[in-house]
Amino acid sequence: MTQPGAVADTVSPRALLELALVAAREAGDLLVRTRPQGLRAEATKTSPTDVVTEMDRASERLLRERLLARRPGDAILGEEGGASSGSSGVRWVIDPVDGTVNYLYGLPHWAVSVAAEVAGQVVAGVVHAPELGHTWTATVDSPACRDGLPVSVSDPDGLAMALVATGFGYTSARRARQARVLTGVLPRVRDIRRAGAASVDLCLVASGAVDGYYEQGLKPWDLAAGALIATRAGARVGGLSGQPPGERMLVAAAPGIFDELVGLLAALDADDDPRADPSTDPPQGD
Ligand code: LIP
Repeated sequence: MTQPGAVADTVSPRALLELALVAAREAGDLLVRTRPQGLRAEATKTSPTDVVTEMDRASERLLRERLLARRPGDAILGEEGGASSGSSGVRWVIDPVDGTVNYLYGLPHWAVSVAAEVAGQVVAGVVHAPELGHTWTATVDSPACRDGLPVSVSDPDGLAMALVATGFGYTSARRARQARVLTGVLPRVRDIRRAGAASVDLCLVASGAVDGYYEQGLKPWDLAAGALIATRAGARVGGLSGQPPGERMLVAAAPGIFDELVGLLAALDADDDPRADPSTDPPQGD
């Protein structure tokens, strides 16, 4: 975390974005170019299916090295390496591989997500998805872009005509609850997409490729960059009951359907999820 009282230096969001882009692209290149044959999970986290690979760790090491080489006083919060403190008032929030299961299986829907916070506010974000061939960017004072060209959200004709993305957690207890919520959502929308990387799903909202997205259980590194990009593209982003987006719930949608989607999710108690305890999961495997 950033040391209390640290005053952010006068770095511009644009300068932070440029550094985030260089680091994210280099990490993406490492992930594509040096992926070993027969890549396997090296460790698990909240459940046997919540995996970490050597490449997640290698990507985060590279991101940390590149960011701190240029800005040694910054704090960093990373999915694999946790929190390191800083004195500059700038904190990087990084997901070295968002969509790890997709990366492990060789599916293209994954990204390197890098966000820069100044005094606790995300001011620059990059979601670099090399195998999708796209990089989304935004700063707090510039338009959201995909590959350097401005993007904006869709304008669906109501929730019933909306294509909505979502995702699911890694523990059986949480997945059972999320499945029940899904049975309430599916009949009320055009269709559902579950592609497996929150940061990319948020960027698909920004690009109008889906009309909305919701998910419970996201961590700061899953959503930091993508939420800024979606917001700068014209999406409304929040939780339920006026809450900010976070682990309890994130909803990102075109303005025309945001309230309707939030209302439906609230009626389904979609953010009411007892902290799922992996120890209650049935034994994995046979
Ligand atoms: C993933 C999220 C995705 C969610 C997956 C997983 P990870 O993050 O980006 O939205 O549905 O279950 O949590 O674990 O690949 O970094």
